[in-house]
Amino acid sequence: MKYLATTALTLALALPAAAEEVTLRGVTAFATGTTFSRPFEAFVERVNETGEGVVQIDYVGGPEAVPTFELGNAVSAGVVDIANNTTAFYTNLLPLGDALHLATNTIQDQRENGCYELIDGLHQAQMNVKYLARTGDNIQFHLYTTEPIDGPDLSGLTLRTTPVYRAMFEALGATAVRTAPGEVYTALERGAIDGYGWPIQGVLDLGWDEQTEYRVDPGFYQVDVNFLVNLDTWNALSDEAKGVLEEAAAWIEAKNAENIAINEAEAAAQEEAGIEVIAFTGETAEAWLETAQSAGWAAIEDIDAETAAELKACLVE
Ligand code: 173
Repeated sequence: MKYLATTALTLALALPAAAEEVTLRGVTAFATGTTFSRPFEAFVERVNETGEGVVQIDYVGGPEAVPTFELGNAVSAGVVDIANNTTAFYTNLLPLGDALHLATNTIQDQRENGCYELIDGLHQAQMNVKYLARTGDNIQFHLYTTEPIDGPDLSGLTLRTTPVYRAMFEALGATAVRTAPGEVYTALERGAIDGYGWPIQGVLDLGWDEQTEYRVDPGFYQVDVNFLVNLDTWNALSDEAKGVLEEAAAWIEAKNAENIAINEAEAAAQEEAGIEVIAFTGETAEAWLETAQSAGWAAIEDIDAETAAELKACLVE
């Protein structure tokens, strides 16, 4: 009897356990169905097709499930397994993350030049998450206003920001107020703000065009919307499941190239919606962009000069 039991146990240990399908809980920091949730939604769909029997994602929802600025904590703690989030919404956990939107190259370049490993390492060490993918390449940020401005002097204006724009807008004299995207419409409607920072894409998603008169050109920086996987969840996945997620990550990152055409369509839709362009040119445009870069990097250097230099070397090529 004892012999039999031991044999059965040995056999059970020797046979690889039939890997069970794992389901990950996924949440987005942006409203579901809107511009910056869409790539994540396409990724979820792909994983649920290619990962059948291996790994699936249960797409729980957006800010109604986890408030925008809480999502970083939730994926860090494992309350959420995979999050679609931008560094500006989790600066509390990864202050250096603000460097990501200062990139002038693509995620494909960053995977090649070692920057991806550096950024993934920072996410793992400081936030307990795997940095799985970056979307948003080729999309710039702009200032949108309710009143005309005639130059880069923003003094007297109260602007809705996130950490993306704060250093720049404050350097130009504005008063910055941080809000989640979900509060922008009401802030405009109440006249609590004179404008806001936002990318070229997505202004019409939540009806902000109704409250927006002007877009200031040129745009600056580059959007980063990242897929983060809780590190304990990631480490417990089979190699096959990791492979499914990494393949879908590379697939969605390749689609970042489509943003160039989408930007044009969005600019046309804004024009159609009555948003006028205030276009800085020549020295004014240069000063605008120079302040964006210098104020942005100064904020990163203040946090950790050594890592800032490493990041700059591989993000700005
Ligand atoms: O303006 C924002 O809320 C913001 O920082 C952002 C970042 C990436 C995509 C869209 C918005």
